[in-house]
Amino acid sequence: MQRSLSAIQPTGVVHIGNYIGAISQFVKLQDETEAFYFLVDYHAMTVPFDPKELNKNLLQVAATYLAAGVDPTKATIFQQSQVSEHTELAWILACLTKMGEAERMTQFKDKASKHAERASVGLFTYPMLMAADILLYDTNIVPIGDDQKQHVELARDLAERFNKMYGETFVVPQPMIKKTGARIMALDDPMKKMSKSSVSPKGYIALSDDDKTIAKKIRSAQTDSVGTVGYDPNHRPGISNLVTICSEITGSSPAQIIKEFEGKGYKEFKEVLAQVLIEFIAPIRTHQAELLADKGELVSILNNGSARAREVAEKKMKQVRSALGIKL
Ligand code: ATP
Ligand code: LTN
Repeated sequence: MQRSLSAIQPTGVVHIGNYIGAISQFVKLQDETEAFYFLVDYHAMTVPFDPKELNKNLLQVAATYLAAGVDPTKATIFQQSQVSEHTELAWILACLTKMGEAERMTQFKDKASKHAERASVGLFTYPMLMAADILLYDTNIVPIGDDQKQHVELARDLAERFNKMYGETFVVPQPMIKKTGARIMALDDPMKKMSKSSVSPKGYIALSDDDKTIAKKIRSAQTDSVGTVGYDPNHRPGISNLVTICSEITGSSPAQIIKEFEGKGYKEFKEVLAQVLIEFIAPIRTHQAELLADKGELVSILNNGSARAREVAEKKMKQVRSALGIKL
């Protein structure tokens, strides 16, 4: 059976972009593959963070996984920092990565420019930790949004390099990126990716937002002055992004949506889209709140998942140590 693996950073509340680009694929793949989905708390430390917030976000993101349909009886759900092999392999992969390769990573360039002189070394070595996350599990498929493609490509290069230099050890993973919905844009600035850690919550719809907040955010989402519902991401990014969200949640194609709203304006479309999102999010939000009311169950799911993940990771690290000549 093929293995799929992916992760989310506990850096804030999970949004509709995370769902459309990544989690919707997890839910499908847990029936078709042996699935590993986890919380990358070490990645969350690459930018300034508050330990109390990180603790809260870990539970919140774990609850969101479950409420959005990731099933712990089908997939292994775990916490990165509970499996020490991740950081161990990350060091080895850092020694295999060229400075130039790491410097080319666009996410590093974007995030480092935001944090200027405070950018951490961890932010620079982030992709090597992600490569370790993937390669430890003999992963075949990595379901992700468009922004993570370059990181999976680095993981592929590192797997091939290691195999060539030290002998066949790692499976070379494939990214799995949706044709549409792989890059949902921010509602308040459709030139930017919808992001958990954006300064203003106006840019994203969280899977924990209440009905009123959802309606308000959609009402104030940026469009353009054309006035008709259309789909042209290059020239009309705002309205096209809303059509994409609507299409991904309802299953109707952008063409069908445009036809349905012929002769109508943004106001009518936004009202319908808000309703679609409210109906989609309400049950997830309720389930999430129920799960968060009993921290014990969440912690036990993560602990069980981490124990299972550790079994796989320990085995792989033994092979790695042998290949590198450090096993005596
Ligand atoms: P942060 O703002 O803290 O970097 P994020 O919102 O980018 O967080 P991640 O935890 O980095 O979220 O991403 C989890 C998964 O969701 C990844 O597979 C990522 O590619 C995907 N993803 C993130 N943002 C979007 C988006 N706007 N559209 C589609 N997929 C996305
Ligand atoms: N960098 C990813 C999160 C991530 C990940 C992974 C995704 C860390 N390790 C392994 C897939 C596989 C992000 O979404 N920012």
